[in-house]
Amino acid sequence: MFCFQCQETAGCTGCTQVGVCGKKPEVAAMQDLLVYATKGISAVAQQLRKEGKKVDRAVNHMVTTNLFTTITNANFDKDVIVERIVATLKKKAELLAQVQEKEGLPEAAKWTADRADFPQKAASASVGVLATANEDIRSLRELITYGLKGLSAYTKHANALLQDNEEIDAFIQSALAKVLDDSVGADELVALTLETGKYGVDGMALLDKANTSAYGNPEITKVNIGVGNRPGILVSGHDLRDIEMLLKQTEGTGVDVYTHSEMLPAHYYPAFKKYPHFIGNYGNAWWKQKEEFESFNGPILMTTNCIVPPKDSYKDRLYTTGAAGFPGCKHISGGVGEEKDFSAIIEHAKRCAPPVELEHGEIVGGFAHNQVLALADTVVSAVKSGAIKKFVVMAGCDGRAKSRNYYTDFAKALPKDTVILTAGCAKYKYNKLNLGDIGGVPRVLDAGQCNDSYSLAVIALKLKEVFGLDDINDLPIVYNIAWYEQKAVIVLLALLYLGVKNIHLGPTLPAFLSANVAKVLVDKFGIAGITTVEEDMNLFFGDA
Ligand code: SF4
Ligand code: SF3
Repeated sequence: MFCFQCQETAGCTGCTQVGVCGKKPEVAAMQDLLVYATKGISAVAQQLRKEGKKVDRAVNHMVTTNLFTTITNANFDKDVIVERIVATLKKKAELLAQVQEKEGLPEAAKWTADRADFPQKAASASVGVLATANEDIRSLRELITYGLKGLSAYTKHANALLQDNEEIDAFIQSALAKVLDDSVGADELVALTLETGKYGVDGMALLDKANTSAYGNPEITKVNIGVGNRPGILVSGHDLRDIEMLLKQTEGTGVDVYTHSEMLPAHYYPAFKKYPHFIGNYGNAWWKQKEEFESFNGPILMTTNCIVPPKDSYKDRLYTTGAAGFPGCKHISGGVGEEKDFSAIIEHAKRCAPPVELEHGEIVGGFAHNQVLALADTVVSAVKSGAIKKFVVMAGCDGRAKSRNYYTDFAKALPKDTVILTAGCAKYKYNKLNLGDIGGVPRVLDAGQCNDSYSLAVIALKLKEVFGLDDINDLPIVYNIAWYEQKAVIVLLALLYLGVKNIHLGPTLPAFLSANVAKVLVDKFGIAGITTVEEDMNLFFGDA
């Protein structure tokens, strides 16, 4: 196996024996083959579009779900991945039969095989990251592919709320076809990287529209981090449609519902506040789940990444749904527009003890674009009076590396006249520090999930307008982003597309950036890593 798609990749170069995430080589092989098959069907779909034929929605959803399935910590179930390859090949054959001009199609578009031959194909030279020999081309192709994986995840969540954008799907498929195409050189791939960022903005906007039109605009909310005295179900991941269905189905059952990690922002939506059994947020970011899932006592529903391979002590309580999966854990099925049946997990919860309290008190969030813009007058006058000197965007992912304590120390060391803008699970490094407020504006403004980084961009663009600036980089905003998996890649590409410069990315730069590609990002966009808290404080605020 060779995988270097996430920040925790072995030795900061690549996982070759087994994933640091727990992904086994045979799962990695099938994920690589699924990506290959998905590029193949995308090339066919792309050709059909060129020939003026319509590609149906089921194909779009298949492509995005396939890519989502291969995101770090989403799906460890080899059998499920094999079935997705089989289904993709079947669909591809149907599409291929409609193509008139097959001549120029890549090998992946024409490949077909029985499942018995999958391991051999996966091990062949044409499949996987190392199929591209040139280091720089490989780096750009992977950077784009990982961005597309993140974009696919966000698109799938929007699809679950019956929102589709054919342009985004057509782009994903054309980009997947291009990263297979040897005639597409480095310059074109650099341009495609930025174009991926453009569609990243569109994808996050689509999801924002889907979420807010279904559930209202997030609003300032105090979220309980303690527990109740009834059994509960803990919901993790990013899919709001899933938690909506579960909240409805648990009503009046005596079972409470709690959020975990990236599901925390569900509390900020007006539509979910009407459920008295929606108790609060339990635990911290994804990587602490081994301890926290054990003490939760009740069943856990993983709607997306990030799954840590479970301990035997609670494995029978771990359920998956959507693109998430783990061998031996029960999967709750249900497609777009279907009502999922959560009765098994609800019945399971009834047999469990209530959660053990880990913490108590409250955290505050709900500062997505609509809420912040409602506070615009207060914020703008605080900036004008000098009460707020700078905003620090610290969005992104959390992770288990000790080096990530940097972000806690960095938040603590920030000058008192700074405000953190955050989104994603990175916030768990500092959202319980009680950093206080500035004239009523909390010093940590949590917009929501990683996809709600879109809100941070909307806020920045609004501030640019209010202050009459020509360039987004003239705002008093610095960017110190933490990344882990591929959703952070699409967020980064979206920010680059919007023209944001001098983003600091940590705790380490991606292993998939070759020296030359990293140099392009440094030269064109001023991307940099992090150093020590002291040095970075000096860099960001030294002249303040
Ligand atoms: Fe390694 Fe990350 Fe790939 Fe898992 S997802 S195998 S940790 S690079
Ligand atoms: Fe976290 Fe996995 Fe990325 Fe949505 S839950 S931010 S790491």
